[in-house]
Amino acid sequence: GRDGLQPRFPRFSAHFRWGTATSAYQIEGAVTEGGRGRSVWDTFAATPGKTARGETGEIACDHYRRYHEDIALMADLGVSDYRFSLAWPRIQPVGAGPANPAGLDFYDRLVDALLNAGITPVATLYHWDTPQAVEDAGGWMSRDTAHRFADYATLAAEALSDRIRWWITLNEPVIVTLLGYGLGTHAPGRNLMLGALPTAHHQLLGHGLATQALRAAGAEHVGIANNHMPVWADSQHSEDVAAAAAFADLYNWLFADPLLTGAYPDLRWLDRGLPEQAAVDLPTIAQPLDFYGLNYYSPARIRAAAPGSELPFELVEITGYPRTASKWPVVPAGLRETLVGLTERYRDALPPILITENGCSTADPATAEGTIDDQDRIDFLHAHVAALCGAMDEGVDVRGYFIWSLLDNFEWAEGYGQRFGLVHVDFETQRRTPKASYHWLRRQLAGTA
Ligand code: GBH
Repeated sequence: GRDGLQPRFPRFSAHFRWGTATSAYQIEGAVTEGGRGRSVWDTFAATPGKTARGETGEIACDHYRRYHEDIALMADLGVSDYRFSLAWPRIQPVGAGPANPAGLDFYDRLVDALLNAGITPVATLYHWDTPQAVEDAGGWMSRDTAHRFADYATLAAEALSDRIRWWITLNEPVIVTLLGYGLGTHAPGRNLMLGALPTAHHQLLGHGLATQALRAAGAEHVGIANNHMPVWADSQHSEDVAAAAAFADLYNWLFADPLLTGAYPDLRWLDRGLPEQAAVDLPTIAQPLDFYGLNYYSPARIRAAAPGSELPFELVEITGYPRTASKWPVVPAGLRETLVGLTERYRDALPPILITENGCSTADPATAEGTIDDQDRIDFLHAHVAALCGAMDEGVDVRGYFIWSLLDNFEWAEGYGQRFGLVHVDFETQRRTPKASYHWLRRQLAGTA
């Protein structure tokens, strides 16, 4: 076959962590099983016009029932780690009160099965599925949500930290703020524009309080998963350079500086900003972290907006690169740029990095033999792993790489229209078929390529 022509991984330390990543609402389904409460994503996806074809996570990959099969796929793939998320509304159906035993039971069984398969669980507490009752009380616009989140963190860690040693508080708070509360293209679908800024602060406070709660309940390694985009100015004109800096402050540094430097970036251009009491929370937010999780997909190109616009910047399409099925540009050098940039910005304050998400969606042509030829994913992953090696050669401390995603799954507002999996899922039959990229990765991880 084509094997001899396929790209190969460079050599990595035996301690390097290789994983796949998923999230609860995107794969579990079984939304009313085990006393699970409703989340903002159940509500949003059921609202006409919010997701492609009106699709929801009601069934998704039926992972809630099929987790044994999915763990077997990972064991055969040869990954050391699995990043997944706990559904807050399974553990606290209305986001308050004692833990729901049936909800915890699912994660008990999942974690035991992972450990039996020799796979290290890496649990994210919050991958966007706020209990609807918490949202009804204000959601991340309310400071109280940070305290509720910390209570949930305590319940989760008290039940599971004897077996889960690796914890991630929040997944991509920037996306919750910008898409969930700013633009309304994600749950909870609010359109507050820059009025959404308090949700950044309340999530960061929730992260800090949850980090304290996790440690008090015995968690060993605690981090966060932040999305970063390298930001490219569209020209060297000072207006475009300033606009790019403003975008980077909002997208990257607003969510990283408070954690790693204990200060917010200067957001002077914002007329409605952070809550008054933000400064007093900074020491709580800046809890020491054991690792910094980076989710990387693509860069942003930015130019100055026309005078009088609500925002000082505009996104410009990036041309001259291949594109994924989602139309995002494929820019492996952007991963290296991000890793080197974080290391230079934060120096000794930056803990070791885990790449907690990287991957792409593909068109997945089926071959005559019934296999799925996702060559674009092979090329994407190979190029990004090479870029991360380049960053490590420059001195960046990267300890692991998690591929988004194990399975094709519910891709939020895109519904089932974008396939990010190493494993194809037929959403009619729930049949799993490992793609060419899965077989390729298996050979890389076994070192037998
Ligand atoms: C992650 O978010 C999520 O954590 C995960 O749940 C999700 O399934 C996965 O990625 C795939 O989407 O149009 O070129 O400017 C991704 C966050 C931020 C990535 C915006 C793409 C825009 C690319 N996204 N970014 S572009």
